[in-house]
Amino acid sequence: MKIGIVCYPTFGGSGVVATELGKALAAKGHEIHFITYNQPVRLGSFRKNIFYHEVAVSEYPLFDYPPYELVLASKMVDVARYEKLDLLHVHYAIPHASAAYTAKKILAEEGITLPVVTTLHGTDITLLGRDSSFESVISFAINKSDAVTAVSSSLRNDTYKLFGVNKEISVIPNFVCMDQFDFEPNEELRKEHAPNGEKILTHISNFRAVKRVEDIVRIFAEVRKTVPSKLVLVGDGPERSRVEQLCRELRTCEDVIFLGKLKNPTEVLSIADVFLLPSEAESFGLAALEAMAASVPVISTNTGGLPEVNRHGVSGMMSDVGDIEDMVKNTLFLLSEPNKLEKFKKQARKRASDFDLKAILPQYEELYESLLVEG
Ligand code: GMT
Repeated sequence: MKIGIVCYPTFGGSGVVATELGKALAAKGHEIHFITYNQPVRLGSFRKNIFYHEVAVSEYPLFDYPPYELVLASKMVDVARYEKLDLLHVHYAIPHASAAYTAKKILAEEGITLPVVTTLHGTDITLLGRDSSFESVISFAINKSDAVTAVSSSLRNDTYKLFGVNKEISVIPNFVCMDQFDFEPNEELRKEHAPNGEKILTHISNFRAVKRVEDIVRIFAEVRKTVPSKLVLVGDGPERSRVEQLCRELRTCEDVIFLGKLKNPTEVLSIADVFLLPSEAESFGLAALEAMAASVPVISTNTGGLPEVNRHGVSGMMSDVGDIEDMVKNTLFLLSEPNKLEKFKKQARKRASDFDLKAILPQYEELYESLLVEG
C-alpha cells in the first residue's frame, strides 16, 4: 500500500507513534510518505520505502497567523495526486483531520478517492478539544473520517462524552517494538550517574502542566530520605523552570539530573530502577510503556488510559492524581527489597510485551485493507 502519514514531528507521543508506525509499515514493504513541517524526531536516517514531504508555510506580511492548515491540505492533495496514495492516516485531530477532509474533497472533484484514517491521541480530545473554539470542527472532522481509532478505551469513551461524535471509534492501543528495548543494564553508565550505588528514578515528558512534574520532585525529595537515590529528568517544556526552582527549594539539586530533550530514551531507561508518571490526564502513557519494555516498573496515577497499560502490583503501582504520599509509599515499596524490584522489572517487561509492535501492526493493516476494499 502507499500510505500518507501526517503527524506532529516533535517529541510528543503522537509523533513517536506515527513515526514508529510508518517505519514498521515501510519495513513490511509498504510505501510511506510522511507529510509534516519537519523531519519527525524518531525517523532516524534514510530508510527504504520512506519519503518525506515538507509542509512549508511562507511568511507574508498580511498574515498575523500563518495559514498552516491550508498549506497542509494543499500538500496532502499534491502528495496524494502525484504519489498515488491509497490512503491517508492522520495522527492528532487538530488540525490534521480537518485538513484531510479538505484534501479529500478537492481530490474527489478530480475523481480521486482518498480514504482518511484519523487516530486520536489524547490532548487533541481531553485538553484542546474541550476548548469550545475547536469543538464543532473537531466533531465534524472525526465524523467525516473514513475510520477513526483511539489509543485507549478511556480516550474512546472521552471522545463520545465530550463531542457530538456518531462515528464508530475502534481502539488500537499504542505499541512498542520490544526488540528495541531488549538490552542489558548498562552498569558503566549507571556508575557515572549513581557512583555510590544509588537507585535511579526517571521521568520523560514534554514538561507540560498536565504531567505534574513538580509532584515528581516532591516524591523524590521524600524517597531519598529513606533510599539513597538520583532523579534523571528527560525532556523540556513550559514547567521546566518551576521544576528547577522547586529542586532548589527542596534542596535536591545535587541529586537531580536534567538531560533536556533526547531523541532516544533507551540509554536512560537502561539504567533506571523506577519510572514516575504522576500525570493529571494521560490517554495512554506511551512513555510508561517504553519504560516497561525496558524492564523499568512504573509509578503512575490511575487516570485516563494508564490502568489499561500499567497493572497495579504487577508492572508497577498506581495512585490517585496528586496523592504524593501514596506514590512515595509505592516507590519505597518497590525500592526497599532487591528481590521485589527484580520481580517487578521482569513483570513490567512481560506486561509491555502485550503491546508488542508485532501484535498491533496487523490491526492497522487490517483497518487499511478494509477501507480499500470498501472504496
Ligand atoms: O503527552 C503529551 O503531552 C503528548 C501527547 C501527544 O499528542 O503527543 O501525548 C498523547 O498521545 C500519546 C500517544 O498516543 C499518549 O501516549 C499520551 O498519553 C497522550 N497524552 C495525554 O493524554 C496527556
